[in-house]
Amino acid sequence: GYHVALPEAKGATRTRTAAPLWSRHIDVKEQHLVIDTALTELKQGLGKLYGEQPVIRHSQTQSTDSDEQRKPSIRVGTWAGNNQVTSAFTEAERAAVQGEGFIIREHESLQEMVIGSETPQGVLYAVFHLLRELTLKQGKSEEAGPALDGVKPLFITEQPVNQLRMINQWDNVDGSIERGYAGRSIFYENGEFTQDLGRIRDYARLLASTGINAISINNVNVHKQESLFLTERYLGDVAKVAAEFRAYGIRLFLCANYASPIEVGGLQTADPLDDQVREWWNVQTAKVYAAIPDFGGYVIKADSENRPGPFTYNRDHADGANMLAEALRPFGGLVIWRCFVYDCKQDWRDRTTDRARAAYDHFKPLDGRFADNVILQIKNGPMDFQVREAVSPLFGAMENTNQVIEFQITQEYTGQQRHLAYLVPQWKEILDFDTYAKGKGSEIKRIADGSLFQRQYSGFAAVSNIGADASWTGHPLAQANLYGYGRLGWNPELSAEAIADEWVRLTFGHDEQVVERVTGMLLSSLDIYENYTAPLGVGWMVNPDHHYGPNVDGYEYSKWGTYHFADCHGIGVDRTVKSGTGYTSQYHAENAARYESLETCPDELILFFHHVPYTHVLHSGKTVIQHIYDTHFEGAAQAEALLETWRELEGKVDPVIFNKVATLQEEQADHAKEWRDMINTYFYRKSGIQDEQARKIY
Ligand code: GCW
Repeated sequence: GYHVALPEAKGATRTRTAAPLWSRHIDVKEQHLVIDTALTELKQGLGKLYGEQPVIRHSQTQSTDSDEQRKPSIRVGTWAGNNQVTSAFTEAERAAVQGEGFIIREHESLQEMVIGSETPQGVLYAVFHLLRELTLKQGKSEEAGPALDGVKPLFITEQPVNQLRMINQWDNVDGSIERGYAGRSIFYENGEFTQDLGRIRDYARLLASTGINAISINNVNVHKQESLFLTERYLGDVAKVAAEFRAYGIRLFLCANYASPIEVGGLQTADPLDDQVREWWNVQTAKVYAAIPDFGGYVIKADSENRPGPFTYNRDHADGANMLAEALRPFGGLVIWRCFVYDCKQDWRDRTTDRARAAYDHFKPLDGRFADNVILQIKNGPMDFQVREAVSPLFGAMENTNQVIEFQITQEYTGQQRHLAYLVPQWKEILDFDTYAKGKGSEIKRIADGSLFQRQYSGFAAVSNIGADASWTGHPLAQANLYGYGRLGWNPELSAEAIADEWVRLTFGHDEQVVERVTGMLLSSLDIYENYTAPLGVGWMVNPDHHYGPNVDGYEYSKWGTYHFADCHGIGVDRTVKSGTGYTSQYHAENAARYESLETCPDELILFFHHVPYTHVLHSGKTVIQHIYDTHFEGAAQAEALLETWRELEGKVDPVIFNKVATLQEEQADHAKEWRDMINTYFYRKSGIQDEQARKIY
């Protein structure tokens, strides 16, 4: 099989090779579920790296040994649970890491390695980190030759930057997955929870190895049957799944139906200020905690895309969220309340309603009103996970509210795991965006990690891209997105290049040609996809409903509020204050001014913010229409080149994976031509302007 981040030695000879002395024994004192997991992983991982599994020694059987007698060994434990781990570090060293942070130190003699953390979760992350480091180091020492052999003992201190590092499954109990492109659900089939807990455990393992610590296991669109997850009908099953994740330090959440008091409880109303309704949630939540004592809380999609919510009762979202917060508070639970709230029954002729404005307009006025165990979950952009859109102006607008940023790992609008699109560069760009909320240096990553506004809860959430597919993700290279999401959540300073390099080496080994070509493919893929799809930040232009493939006017006259307004004169959405919807004013002054003016608005977002003639000249020196032609010809050619690059790797990667990727890249190359032709032809006919290079436009 193939793995995300689970190191596997390819029978390689290694200069450090020969197992380091410490790798023969693991010494442990504590009995804890997550530490047991860590030990199993360490034992298996070292076994794979060095060909021999270490022996685990519990202190009970070793208690009389002196320090010297114990060596060589690797000691594993928490500060509170293992004094021999604790004493290996100075107080200052230990103080530098908290919670899930950890320290790893290899002794110069290579006789001893120590792994320590405040928590069992930290120990588990340390083990995965160590296995990853050793695997990567193995590759580097192969390259460098024996010179590098074992010279520098390891000393690693890591602290996760984001507190909540969450995955959202959009899985339904019938076994389907909304926006899933990797087969059926691994959680459910035919209205029941799966009996195959093994696959769920593998998933927990995969997620934990990248640093994930929370998961919601059902679709945010909570249908009839899933509304019963909070009840006896399913709670036993939910508890079994929670146990699998618990062993890997991952907290389980459920998406709840806001109208549950009616649909499940038989009440007449779901009004958040109604006493009976509040009591219903209190009682039901207590039942959930009776089954799952460490339950994370509820994820809620309310008043969004026809889902029920507090608006029905003329209450606002703070009323709704705070009611649930009250039910969860006694148990330490959280409400994760989504901000994807907009009018999905718009009229395209109405130019004043702008979907991009919606989240800010709804939530900004509520800043400061949410209970302290409520977290708002905000999509990265104001529209919906397009390949290019502006960042959500809600980041930086709510100083007194906990918030997490929501990304979409599943490639709904970025090729549905049939096209290659490595999303980490996009996420990096968003995280590095300066909101100026507190002056220069107020990047989104500092809002997501809670530091800018000193929030109690904060972090990342993202929609998963996995299913029952043998490679987990449909397109095997789409694994890099899941891996990259986890790694960025842990440390947003990691570069897209470094993450790609890690993933490729851990997955395919250290063959230089493979590493170079596959990382090259990943790193260029998103620009390529952007080139042949909707231009200059305008978005959409996809087939309605399933969102795959080009359809320039697919949403143009629909109710969803996603327009490009192309006519024979020009294209783009005027979101300026001066003459448009006024959306630009939702940003802090520096960004508002930059987007408001055609002179300073960046090219790649010009059609997101402005309606311009086709002859408008971009900063690049090209007209809009020529830019459209050029990028589409170029993008289709680049997609073809991706295929050629992959073909060069035949014989160097596992043949099953080789063939699967080759087939997908062929499809992408073909489909990119369809995109090129649909887009170019449409704009050629609308504008009547010839391509300067007189290429064939259909
Ligand atoms: O983008 C839209 C998707 C819906 C999804 C919704 C959301 C789960 O097309 O499938 O619903 O976003 O994020 O709630």
